[in-house]
Amino acid sequence: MPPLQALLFDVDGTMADTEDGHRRAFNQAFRDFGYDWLWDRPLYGQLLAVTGGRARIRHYLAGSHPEMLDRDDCESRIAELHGRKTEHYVAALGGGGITLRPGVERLISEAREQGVRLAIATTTTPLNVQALLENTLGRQALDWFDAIAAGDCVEHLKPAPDVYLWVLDKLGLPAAACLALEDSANGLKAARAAGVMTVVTHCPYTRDHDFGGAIAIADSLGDGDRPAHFDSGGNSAKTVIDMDLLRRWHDGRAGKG
Ligand code: XBP
Ligand code: MG
Repeated sequence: MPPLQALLFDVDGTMADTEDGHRRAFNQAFRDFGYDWLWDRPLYGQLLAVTGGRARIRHYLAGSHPEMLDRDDCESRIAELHGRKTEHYVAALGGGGITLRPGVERLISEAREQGVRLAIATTTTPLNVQALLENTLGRQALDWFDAIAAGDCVEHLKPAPDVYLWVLDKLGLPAAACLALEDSANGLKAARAAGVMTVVTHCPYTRDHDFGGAIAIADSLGDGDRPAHFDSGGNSAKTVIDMDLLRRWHDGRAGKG
């Protein structure tokens, strides 16, 4: 097993609890266009099974407003709705409404101090990634990531492995030298299909997902006053997921004292 050389971060649900922000932005866009569609939390939790905002809208229409899919301008209307949604979401990020999850900034700093490379593998759009990093870590943070795979840079979204394979290729690293951080079953499947060892820190929308294949499952990375609570893979001596614990998991030494 080569040493751990890179952390591959998912974004939504992993770096930040963004999905309610996305949900509100979708609803604002629907209102802007005069639709009375409303995605409440239970419905959105179901719709999250479909990755990618445009595909999610299309999936919702197929189930709730199939007549829309028969229109010649359906795809352009979906693209317009998603574009307006992204405007609302980016504006919400600019308003400081969304912060990083516990331990994310700490782990990024640890990795950088130890020379472990960073990458992002997400289904959301590049604009959303840029807005989240700039509004939480500062504009310089975009340069900390050697590869950012976002949105349509690949043909098949999660749970397909494409976005992780794109990142591995950009980094020039084998999957065995990397470790992925994900929040959802789709993200875990994508990373595992690319051969990348994966730690899951679930979010409120994904806590009941099937995380089979993850090397560890917790409710967050944890930090000082907000310890991580482990569903599996935990080490009783640890209350946070740090580089030491990630290396132990990566090298198969976790739980061996
Ligand atoms: C989660 C997704 C995204 C977001 C919405 O991405 O599936 O579609 O829910 O963002 P991640 P867009 O891989 O980071 O968990 O509307 O930009 O798709
Ligand atoms: Mg996610």
